[in-house]
Amino acid sequence: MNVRQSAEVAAALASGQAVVALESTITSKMGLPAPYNRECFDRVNAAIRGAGAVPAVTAVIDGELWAGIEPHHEALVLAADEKLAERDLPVAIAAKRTGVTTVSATVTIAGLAGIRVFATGGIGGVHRGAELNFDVSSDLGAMSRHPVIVVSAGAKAFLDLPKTLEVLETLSVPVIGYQTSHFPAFWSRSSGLALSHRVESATEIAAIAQANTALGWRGGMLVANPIPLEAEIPAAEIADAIATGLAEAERAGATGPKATPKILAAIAAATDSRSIPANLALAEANARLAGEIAVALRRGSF
Ligand code: PSU
Ligand code: MN
Repeated sequence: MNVRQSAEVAAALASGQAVVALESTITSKMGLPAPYNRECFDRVNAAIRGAGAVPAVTAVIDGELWAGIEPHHEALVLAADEKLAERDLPVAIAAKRTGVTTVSATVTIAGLAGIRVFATGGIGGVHRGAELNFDVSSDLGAMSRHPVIVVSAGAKAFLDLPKTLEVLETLSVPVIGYQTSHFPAFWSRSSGLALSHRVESATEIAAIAQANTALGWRGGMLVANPIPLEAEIPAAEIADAIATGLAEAERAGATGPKATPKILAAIAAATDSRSIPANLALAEANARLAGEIAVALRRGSF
């Protein structure tokens, strides 16, 4: 499958420059309300450039997969309101639709384009009550099947984080703590859940990715990067907002793909929008780290 690329990303890939993929759901109104979605878009792109890499925003435009949209696509992609997961891609392609990519769609597109590093905010995972509602994000399965390093601030804290880690283990997706021994909880630096692996540098992450490739494994890995200290909302403080957000989404009957956007919006309302600057800061920090990992991979020799 051909993946369209901006002139800049095509040139960067052809010359072996460091490239970092970005998803487009987080920068749509399903991820953040305007004008913060544009602010997020600008900050993550700038952070990747600041680290010496080239950003490649993924999206589907008129049925074509893009890894690295052109500047004239930006307004369309920021305003798009169809959320596309991996399984939606064939439908969107055949019907020539336009939509934004989740983590699962982004690792698929990045994998096809040969981009090995991707920065997001928080991955989707196992929802609370999954033992009854079976809501497990396709992000997890997609990460086990596409050879892309996903840099995130853990999984969104309104999920069931212990079950999310269990499923990642079942799927053999390595979870690497970046300068932390605990799985981060998105708005908070720690969920209290211990991780098996911790590294201190981007170079170590690149070495692990290299070993993953050498082993012949086709899957990716998850890098867990805690939110910067100054932007953190302590877990005890956000817990009430999460409970309110989950109840609100349930009242509104938001299930399936509609659940995550509704819960995020309800949590923003319940925190008086304090969750939003935290979300922007963690996305920016993840983009910077992803840029550093892509540069380290490019440099090689571990
Ligand atoms: N994290 C955010 N904002 C988001 C998402 C994650 O801070 O908008 C999006 C990502 O695109 C992720 C998706 O892949 O939510 C997961 O949705 P679901 O739970 O429906 O699989
Ligand atoms: Mn789901």
